[in-house]
Amino acid sequence: MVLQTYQREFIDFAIANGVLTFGEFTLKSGRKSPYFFNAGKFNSGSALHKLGQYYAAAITAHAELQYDVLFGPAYKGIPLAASTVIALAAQEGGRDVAYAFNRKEKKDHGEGGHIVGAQLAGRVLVVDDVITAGTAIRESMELIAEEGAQLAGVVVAIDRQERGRESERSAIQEIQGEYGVPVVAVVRLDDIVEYLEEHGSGDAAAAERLNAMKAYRQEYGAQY
Ligand code: OMP
Repeated sequence: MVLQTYQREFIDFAIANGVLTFGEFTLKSGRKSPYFFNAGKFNSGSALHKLGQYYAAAITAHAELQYDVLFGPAYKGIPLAASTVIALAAQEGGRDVAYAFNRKEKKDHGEGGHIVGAQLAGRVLVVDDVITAGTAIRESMELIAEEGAQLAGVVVAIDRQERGRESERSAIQEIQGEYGVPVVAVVRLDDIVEYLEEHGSGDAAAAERLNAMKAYRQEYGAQY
């Protein structure tokens, strides 16, 4: 696989913002990972502006994604979906796409309900940060089904390409198989490894980082 320009730029951008970091991290799954992606650190106007453009680029690069409305699951998905619809509208020949998000707590006064923004109807594209085991994303699927809408697909910043606990396939492959919809990522673990390879293993720390990433992929990587 060859890294696309927008993917290379995205990795540069994630590292520069402290979103993609290397070290030792314990994941929700309990696995010890040599890298972590913290989308919450895209926390300024210019960072969100660019982030939306990367999501929009990934969506546009995948013509198989056919959708009517974007959905950003609370909490981290909310600014992601908002910045993505802004970027989609600003693209050349842009499209003004509606978006919605959920409240985690149900409100019983005022407008009520737990969906805010556009109505969740038609084909819904979920915008989220990371998929590892797929637990978080399945909650969104349930919400969409409860609203009587149809899932169009999922777009995430990063696909960690890790196999599930009981399967050789990745969570994304399982979701694609189970729901029959495309799941698109701006970058995948393979892309990050390729990026690190491109940047050379000139110094000992860089070489060690690359080795740790490859060892992790060897241990937890899904079969593609
Ligand atoms: P799953 O629910 O297992 O798919 O994990 C997704 C969630 O894990 C994300 O929504 C984050 O809360 C968290 N996470 C990250 O944010 N970045 C990572 O690099 C890894 C994880 C994780 O814990 O797996």
